[in-house]
Amino acid sequence: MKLTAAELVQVRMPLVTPFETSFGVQAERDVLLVRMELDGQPGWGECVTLPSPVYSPEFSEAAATTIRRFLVPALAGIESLTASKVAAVLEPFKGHRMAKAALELAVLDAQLRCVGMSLADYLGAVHATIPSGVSVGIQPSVAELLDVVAGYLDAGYVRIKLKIKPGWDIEPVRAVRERFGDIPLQVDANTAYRLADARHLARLDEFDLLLIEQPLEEEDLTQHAELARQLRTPVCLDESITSAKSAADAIRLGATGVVNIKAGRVGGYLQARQVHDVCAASGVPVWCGGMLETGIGRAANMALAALPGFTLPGDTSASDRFYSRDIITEPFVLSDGHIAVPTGPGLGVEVDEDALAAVTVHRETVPIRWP
Ligand code: OSB
Ligand code: MG
Repeated sequence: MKLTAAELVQVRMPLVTPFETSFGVQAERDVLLVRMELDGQPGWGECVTLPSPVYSPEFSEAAATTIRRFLVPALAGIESLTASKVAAVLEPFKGHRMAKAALELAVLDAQLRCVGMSLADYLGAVHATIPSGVSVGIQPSVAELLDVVAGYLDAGYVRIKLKIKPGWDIEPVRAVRERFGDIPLQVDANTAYRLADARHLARLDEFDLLLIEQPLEEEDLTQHAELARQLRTPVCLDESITSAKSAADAIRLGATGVVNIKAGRVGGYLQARQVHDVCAASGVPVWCGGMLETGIGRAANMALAALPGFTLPGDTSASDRFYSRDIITEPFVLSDGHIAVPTGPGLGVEVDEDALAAVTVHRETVPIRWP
């Protein structure tokens, strides 16, 4: 198959409630989508970059430029393009994993639609439904946090993740434990601490958390290993894991006992599956992270999360956790705390063109060759 068309679609979706992390507050989600045609068959991908480089070095404007100038022209030069070739073709361009992942996903979607196979089957999914966790942002007060968590538990979410930062850690965790008892509970620091905070973080040990996610900076593998030795709470890496190779290194060093897998962060769903395989071979449990995806990225995450090594609930919430109107025709819904993995060809979801148009800020055709 050959790449015959490419488009970039920038959307701005209001969030049902602002989402605050240690790196800032978001009230809306700007998302970069890609639509590509292989021999005329369309496929969609989602680029999970944020508008600024506060979670990872990538950001959406840079991703759009990279896709336009380098990545699409490189893919357009391939006579027989399949998803399994995308990473190798794009390898000469350093980094930009989220941009690459978006293109690989669009190719996967188009290619699998052509042969009538679901992404879940292609990746090797073994579950038809997956348990759904929810990531809870930093709240203005502990009282409001308890209300928000109560709402998610009522909705059926089977695991709660609290965003933490210095000044919002021990007390909110204690309050949630006291109020809701023995629920599956974990925290995510998004790099907000330093190794010198080890004794403070050890105060979380008494709350029997499933894990503490990315307490230290992305590059601090050795320091995460040292921190892990000082905590009873398992350390889980997110930002630090950028490939199957870095996952293997982190595991060998003792820097991570659990891994959050986000396909965008590691360069695509095929590399994400390799991260899963590396972790499974070492007996390290994994779970599927999220980046406030629209239904496009969410559909792909559901397929990934259905692989056998995903033994912990992920940040794989229903569409309405973030959006009152998703851009796919059948948004993801929670049923008894679980979400059904799409079974149709490719992503198995259809873009609702009216809903998409309502949130589109900019839509452009990407020339197949850079002039
Ligand atoms: O660290 O997991 C994270 C959102 C944006 C950037 C980083 C993270 C997150 C989340 C959201 O926690 C999880 C979700 O999409 O449900
Ligand atoms: Mg995280």
